[in-house]
Amino acid sequence: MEQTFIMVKPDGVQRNLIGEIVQRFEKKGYTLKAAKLMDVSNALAEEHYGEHKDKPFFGELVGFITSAPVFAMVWEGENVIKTARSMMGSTNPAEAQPGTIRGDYGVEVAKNVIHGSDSPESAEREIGLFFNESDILSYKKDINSWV
Ligand code: RTP
Ligand code: MG
Repeated sequence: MEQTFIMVKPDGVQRNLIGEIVQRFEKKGYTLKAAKLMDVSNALAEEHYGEHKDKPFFGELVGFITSAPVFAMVWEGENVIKTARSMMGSTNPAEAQPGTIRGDYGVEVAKNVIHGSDSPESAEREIGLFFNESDILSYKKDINSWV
């Protein structure tokens, strides 16, 4: 089953959006496999956003993601990498559709609330950067046996 790395960025944590975002993924039908509230070090931020190191906004991006805690998660489900990206909406919240997370809660591109892996390769890399293998649980959900 596919897994992706999702992170509520510092603005999302500060604006009390963790619960709302977790709920959207739960209600969609995905399974939370790991989660933690954490500070991102400079080294981790630079590694995570390495693909952008030559962009003019790299310094601002690393500064922002290390400025306050983030809520890092691993979500599992069919086609979750691509579907999570469409649930998030366009990178620039001004262009993100209403009904998407960025479309509903974001205003500007530097503070766009959420990160999600953009490919299977990114998902594997990012999950490995933020979590140990033992942090990722292997339980299955079976709602009917719990009610
Ligand atoms: P993310 O990696 O955070 O999930 O976002 P994304 O794939 O939709 O966008 P990406 O191109 O990977 O850009 C990473 C983050 O950099 C910030 N950004 N700032 N000032 C700018 O022009 C600019 N462009 C991008 C955004 O916060 C974006 O999420
Ligand atoms: Mg990206």
